[in-house]
Amino acid sequence: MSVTSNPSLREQQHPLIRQLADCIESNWQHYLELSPYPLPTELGYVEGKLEGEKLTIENHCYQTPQFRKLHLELAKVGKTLDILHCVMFPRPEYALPMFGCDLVGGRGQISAAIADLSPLSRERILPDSYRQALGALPTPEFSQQRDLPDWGDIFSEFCLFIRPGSPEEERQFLSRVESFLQIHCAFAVQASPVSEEQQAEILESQHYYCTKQQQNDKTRRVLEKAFGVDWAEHYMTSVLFDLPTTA
Ligand code: 18B
Repeated sequence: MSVTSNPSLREQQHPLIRQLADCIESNWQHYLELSPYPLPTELGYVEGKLEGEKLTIENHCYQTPQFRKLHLELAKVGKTLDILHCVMFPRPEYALPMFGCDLVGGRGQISAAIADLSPLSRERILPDSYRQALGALPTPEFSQQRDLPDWGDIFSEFCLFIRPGSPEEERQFLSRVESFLQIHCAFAVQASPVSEEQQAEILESQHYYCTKQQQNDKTRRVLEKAFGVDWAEHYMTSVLFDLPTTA
């Protein structure tokens, strides 16, 4: 299946968001066998109002043999807020980490750039293969590191959470996220299914990851203000961070 995106929203967004969205999709297309993911049609493209400004959300969703859901979401609030959200949810049959990334910016400046390959094991450590590959990457210095919130214990030691200070730092962020994606996709396509016991542990770890992400009040507040409390709760638990049901 080939990925054809409606470029309308992307073209209006911060260049780093546009570049990262293109980068994510081209890596998915290059490495993985994509098929459609059935998202309820009313949630593919959503519009609301936030403090008088229009909030637009555009979702791109796929599945593959190794991933139960690949989700790329672009959102825009008037001229004030641009958001990219991406999560790759592995199928519980595979001992793979969770790739996640969030870019939030407005008025020409990205304020939060987050990317991680988060462990899905009881000990909350990444497989050795990932630690070696990620540890071998060049480690750029970013001038403005940001602190993770309390619920951020789901992230790995490789988690990047910065405010890019220059176009050069934006390029370095993009390049590191692309390396995360390449490493992840290359390991994923070679992965073999694990034992039922291990699947139960992976399932439990995905629950833990999603439950923590649902505690992100900054995301919730944006959605609540535009669409109301109930819609935000439904969206956070069924589209952004839905729990897998069966292994
Ligand atoms: N997120 N983000 O995805 N979030 O979804 N995001 C913010 O400058 C949205 C993920 C993460 O400091 C901010 O402070 C909306 C994934 C972390 O307390 C805003 C959507 C990850 C923080 C939004 C969305 C992730 C954060 C504040 C749906 C990581 C810092 C920006 C489209 C893998 C939280 C700022 C804190 C921040 C909004 C992380 C406005 C609406 C997958 C750690």
